[in-house]
Amino acid sequence: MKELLSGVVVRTGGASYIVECEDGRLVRCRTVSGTESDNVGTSLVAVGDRVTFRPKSSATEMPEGVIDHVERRKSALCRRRDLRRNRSKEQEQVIAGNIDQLVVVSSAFDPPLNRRLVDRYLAFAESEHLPVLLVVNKTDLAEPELLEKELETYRKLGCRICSVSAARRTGLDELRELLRDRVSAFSGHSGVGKSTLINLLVGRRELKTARISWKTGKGVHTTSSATMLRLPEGGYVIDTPGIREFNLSGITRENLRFYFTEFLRYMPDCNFSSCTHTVEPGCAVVKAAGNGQIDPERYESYLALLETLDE
Ligand SMILES: Nc1nc2c(ncn2[C@@H]2O[C@H](COP(=O)(O)OP(=O)(O)O)[C@@H](O)[C@H]2O)c(=O)[nH]1
Ligand SMILES: [Mg+2]
Ligand SMILES: [Zn+2]
Repeated sequence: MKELLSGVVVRTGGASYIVECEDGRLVRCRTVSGTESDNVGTSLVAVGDRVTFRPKSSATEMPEGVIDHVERRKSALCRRRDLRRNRSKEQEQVIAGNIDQLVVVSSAFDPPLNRRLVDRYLAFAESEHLPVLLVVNKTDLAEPELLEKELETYRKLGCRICSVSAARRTGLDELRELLRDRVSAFSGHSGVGKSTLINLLVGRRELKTARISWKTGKGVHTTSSATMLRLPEGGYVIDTPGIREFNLSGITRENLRFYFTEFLRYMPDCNFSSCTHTVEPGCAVVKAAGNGQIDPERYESYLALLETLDE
């Protein structure tokens, strides 16, 4: 019997999984009934998983193997449950596992910086205990002073921010430094330049980029399954679907207030300990948003997000 090898799943497709070994070699693996996992009630194998596999003799160009064991995931980005399908199969579906940080990609212009969406990502990351890196692309299209003013709130929040222009190739060295040796899940509105950036970072044209405007939405390549790409400096980037595809069930009407972290210091001064910072009299958060101690835009995002959550 051949020895066990180990690697990381970089792509899933049909019934097979592409596993990348330490030396960069790719092996097409499948699972068998004897495949063991340290994870329960969840996808057996997902992009980002560390696995051991037994090589098999292969007739195809790509070596083949059988997955013996899937290691415990330290984090998982899960897909929203589609209630119309899989009603009986109540298990979470993992988009990507073992993520070190969520990279929220936005653009300074065309499409304009969408603060509601950024705030939604920040709340999600907070609820999942995922560190965030906010990347602002297309700075070539923006007025630097205006952009800086828009980002001020996020700097004050302690959010790591990296302003780049894929078109002008600026800010990329700093971004590479922030991605080095980590597994980073890229996500953001379509058209902001995720694929363009990832192609630059990996040094190959791996991902399709949009030819047609984000405004029409036509012909835009949407990422339905995750692909993990190795960075020359070490680490991986994963192109993931947008937040609409994410499972946000960790966020509720009750706990959302804790994920807008700048609200926390005002909360003890609210009249009611269970204050939702909406209609209650004597709300310290509403007061702070009124006098600018809390950015009113952030407070608006909180209200907008709260609206979308079920009772
Ligand atoms: N002006 C400008 N355009 C960019 C930049 N980065 C990407 N684009 C363009 O924005 C469009 C969408 O890019 P794409 O990578 O497909 O976005 P994705 O949907 O987030 O993957 C394409 O037409 C790109 O050429 C940039 O830094 N500046
Ligand atoms: Mg794309
Ligand atoms: Zn309150």
